[in-house]
Amino acid sequence: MGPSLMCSLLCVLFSVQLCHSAKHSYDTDVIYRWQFLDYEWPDAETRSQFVDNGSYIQHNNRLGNIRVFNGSVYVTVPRLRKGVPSTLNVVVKQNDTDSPLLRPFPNWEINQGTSCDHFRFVNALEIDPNTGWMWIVDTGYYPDDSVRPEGEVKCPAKLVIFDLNTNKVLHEHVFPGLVVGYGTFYLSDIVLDFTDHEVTHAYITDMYDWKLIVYDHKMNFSYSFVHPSMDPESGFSNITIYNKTETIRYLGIRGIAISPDFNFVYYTALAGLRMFRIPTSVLRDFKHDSVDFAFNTQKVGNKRSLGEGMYCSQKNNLFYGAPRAIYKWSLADTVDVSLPLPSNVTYSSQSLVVNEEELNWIPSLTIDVDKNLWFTNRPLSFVSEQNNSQWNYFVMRTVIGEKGYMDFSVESKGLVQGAVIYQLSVYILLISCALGILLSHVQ
Ligand SMILES: *[C@@H]1O[C@H](CO)[C@@H](O)[C@H](O)[C@H]1NC(C)=O
Ligand SMILES: *[C@@H]1O[C@H](CO)[C@@H](O)[C@H](O)[C@H]1NC(C)=O
Ligand SMILES: *[C@@H]1O[C@H](CO)[C@@H](O)[C@H](O)[C@H]1NC(C)=O
Ligand SMILES: *[C@@H]1O[C@H](CO)[C@@H](O)[C@H](O)[C@H]1NC(C)=O
Ligand SMILES: *[C@@H]1O[C@H](CO)[C@@H](O)[C@H](O)[C@H]1NC(C)=O
Ligand SMILES: *[C@@H]1O[C@H](CO)[C@@H](O)[C@H](O)[C@H]1NC(C)=O
Ligand SMILES: *[C@@H]1O[C@H](CO)[C@@H](O)[C@H](O)[C@H]1NC(C)=O
Ligand SMILES: CC(=O)N[C@H]1CO[C@H](CO)[C@@H](O)[C@@H]1O
Repeated sequence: MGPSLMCSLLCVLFSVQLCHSAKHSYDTDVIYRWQFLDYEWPDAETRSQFVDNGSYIQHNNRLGNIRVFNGSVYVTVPRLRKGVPSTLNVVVKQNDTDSPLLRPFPNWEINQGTSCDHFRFVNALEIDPNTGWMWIVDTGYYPDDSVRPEGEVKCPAKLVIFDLNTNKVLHEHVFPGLVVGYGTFYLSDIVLDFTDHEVTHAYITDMYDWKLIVYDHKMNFSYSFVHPSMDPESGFSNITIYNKTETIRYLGIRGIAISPDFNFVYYTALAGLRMFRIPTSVLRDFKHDSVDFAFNTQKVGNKRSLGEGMYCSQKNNLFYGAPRAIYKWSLADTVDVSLPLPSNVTYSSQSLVVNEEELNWIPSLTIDVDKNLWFTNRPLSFVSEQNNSQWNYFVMRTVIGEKGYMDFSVESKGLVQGAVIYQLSVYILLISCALGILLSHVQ
């Protein structure tokens, strides 16, 4: 009697614990929200001059990609239209408002100048949490030269590695015209590839030119791949959210992520649902050509919906944005077909992670060292001036309890061991209970 009662109690406790660890309750918070984006100007006079001469057109400024490092939130404002005073920014923490100002990063000058050395059109950025190096991709485009008579409209695209510890540029790579063409191109996102915890390569998507660009850091050398899997999928010409329609027919490869073992790069076109993967062994060697690429790329499956941002966690979960939602795709349950022929792989589980009231279109996602998923959230198309009665732009955060793909920090051993010991003792108690019941029945 005695032991079995205790056992029932323990079993109940144990199953409660099991349920608890299996259930994912994702708490999502609005960290910042804006009607329109504004900047930390040197003074009010400068701001009004920028407004007067068309260098600051407020409703042409909209949120792009996001990265979080050391408590700071970095966001891009891609210069798709004129009137964007600064394309790379850090959000200035202010405790009296949830619509803080954007501070041009690392300064006004580099975001304002007209020459090719300045930041002209930045959307893709990544921060290596292990070193504090920021990888900044500048498309080089400038929307209107009539505003800047002597300024060049088109500059070559470049990659700038900036050390956040010292606030210094460490390295700069200018992409040759054959790798990133002049004209119709838009470098949208970037992931970093590591060997022995050191960045060896960066992979960048070109949404307009439908290309995957590879930067080899050791060689200071870049090259690119093209393949029909990077093209927009036919049948996806328009997208409508909240009665706003955007033509997406020409938008190819956009979302990119890398598995935490750095064996595969995942990518998807904005216009389309198909997800593909390519082994990094193909990308890492410039001697491989588009034929090798075609031979090794595999279709992974279809996403639940169209979207832009993607980011992979240490637990091999791919988080991706969709209209009014964020999904998680578990890449761990692979059905790999290890044939030399291109074949399709299937990952089964895709689940909804966030579908809060505020969600609209998710341009970018990232994971910080505290295991939170951060993302930008905005209307699909540009918001007109008249509509200043609502919140348009958001920075949001969800607790996911998973580290990002390149976070190599070691977990606190004590905690982990503590949890293991706790689990073990529960098991031992259960086993002794079972034995107890068995023995009492035998008697
Ligand atoms: C607009 O005014 C600002 C502040 O005086 C100045 O820095 C900027 O160059 C001006 N832009 C143009 C296009 O004249
Ligand atoms: C922000 O909070 C700090 C500490 O609570 C306080 O000292 C400071 O005055 C606040 N700043 C503003 C602008 O409210
Ligand atoms: C991290 O943040 C702290 C506190 O704000 C600051 O003192 C330090 O310089 C920052 N480190 C880097 C690498 O940005
Ligand atoms: C890297 O390559 C760029 C050309 O893209 C060149 O301008 C630069 O000097 C190179 N840097 C080093 C350190 O070799
Ligand atoms: C897409 O949008 C354009 C312009 O709004 C419209 O002309 C076209 O008919 C739409 N196409 C489809 C397939 O809905
Ligand atoms: C979309 O438009 C329809 C008809 O014009 C309207 O009834 C509906 O409320 C609109 N929905 C939103 C979310 O604005
Ligand atoms: C793989 O996916 C492609 C594109 O959807 C499809 O055409 C092809 O039939 C699939 N192959 C296999 C073996 O399922
Ligand atoms: C010009 C524009 O986008 N107007 C919209 C402003 O917001 C209201 C209500 O959300 C819409 O009805 C308008 O179409």
